[in-house]
Amino acid sequence: MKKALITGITGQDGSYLAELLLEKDYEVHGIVRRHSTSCTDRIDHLLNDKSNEDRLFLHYGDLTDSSNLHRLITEIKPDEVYNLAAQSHVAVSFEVPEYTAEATGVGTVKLLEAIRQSGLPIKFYQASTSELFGGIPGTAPQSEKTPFYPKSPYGAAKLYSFWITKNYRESYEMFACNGILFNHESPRRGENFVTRKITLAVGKIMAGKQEKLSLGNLDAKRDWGFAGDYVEGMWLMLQQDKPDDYVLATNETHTVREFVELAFKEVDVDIEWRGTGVDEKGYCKKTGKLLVDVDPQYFRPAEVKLLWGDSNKAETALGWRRKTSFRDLVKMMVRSDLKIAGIK
Ligand code: NDP
Ligand code: GDR
Repeated sequence: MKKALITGITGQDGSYLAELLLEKDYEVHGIVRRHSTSCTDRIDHLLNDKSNEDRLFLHYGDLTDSSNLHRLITEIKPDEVYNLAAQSHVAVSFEVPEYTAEATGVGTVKLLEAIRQSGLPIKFYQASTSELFGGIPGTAPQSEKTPFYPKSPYGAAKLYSFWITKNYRESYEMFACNGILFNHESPRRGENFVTRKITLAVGKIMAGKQEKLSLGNLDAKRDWGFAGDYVEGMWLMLQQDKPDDYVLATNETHTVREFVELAFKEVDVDIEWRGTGVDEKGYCKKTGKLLVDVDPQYFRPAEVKLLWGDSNKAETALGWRRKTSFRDLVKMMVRSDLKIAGIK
């Protein structure tokens, strides 16, 4: 039985990856931070499943605590380590830049050092990101060959993690891979990322629990896929003969505005846009009710305008391809949030 250690197991991707690895008969270990309330909502279904009793284990820890990482690596002796833990919110990284550097950047080298010093033949996956590209005009679609230009403290911290992962691979012949993943979403997406914020609002507005949805930049373009598809790509990277870096993306891009339109369309509401910039507003075409407006508090000090991936390399080398379409992703998220809002 193979053993995997997942940092960030309580997050969106951690939960889908844990599911996948348990299905593949791995013994799965996860690092969790101490919270004043429970933080295991996304994996409670796995923890409550009796068949996982002797193959799913949680350990307290933190990427900023290297002594803890050393102890866990030497005690667990995993075959594979997936480093998914991070302060992962781009806008929040402007508010907590130092902490983001510590957890999202330096945390990676702490984990790599723990692995290196253990002397164990551990395969390592680093959760790298399309935020490394920064959406510089003329560079899309972005592939492994596109130059990096991060535009946030988060992106800069992930840039360090990308290079230190590559550096440990080249310096110490470690099996270390970067998955450069474009945005991936799901009903388990954190509530303050734009897709989930939109689908939650659709559910609450339909249930009469929210008046309208306030957003930032409606023109931002993202390459949005389904998280469940992407964790399969992470696993595939560690099953190859040689370590390498790969982009995972849908090869499509859509604006935030399009996501809003499609999400409301799922509940038979057509949006009519009026005005521009901060004065842009979205109304229900049929009733004229205001449903969406723009609030400058959601603008970022620097914005990545266009992310559009090219996952050709992963498709050819790993045989990976996204399975879920953009439309099906929006539908899946809206349906789940309608249920949460009390509507079937
Ligand atoms: P989430 O924000 O949902 O999950 C982040 C996880 O990291 C949580 O389990 C969180 O724990 C944990 N964490 C945060 N800080 C620390 C720390 N200091 N020590 C230990 N654990 C910590 O992110 P996603 O699941 O969406 O993303 C997974 C990874 O992939 C992240 O590194 C993200 O930056 C990266 N990524 C994500 C993409 C996406 O579109 N989702 C795209 C590209 C990269 P807690 O529950 O305690 O908060
Ligand atoms: P992103 O995701 O920054 O791409 O990072 P997010 O959903 O936060 O933003 C996507 C785009 O939507 C615009 N936007 C808003 N964003 C938020 N959060 N809230 C709003 O109200 C809003 N209105 C418009 C943003 O400006 C942005 O352009 C995600 C994270 O998962 C990272 O960890 C990961 O590395 C990247 O995706 C790839």
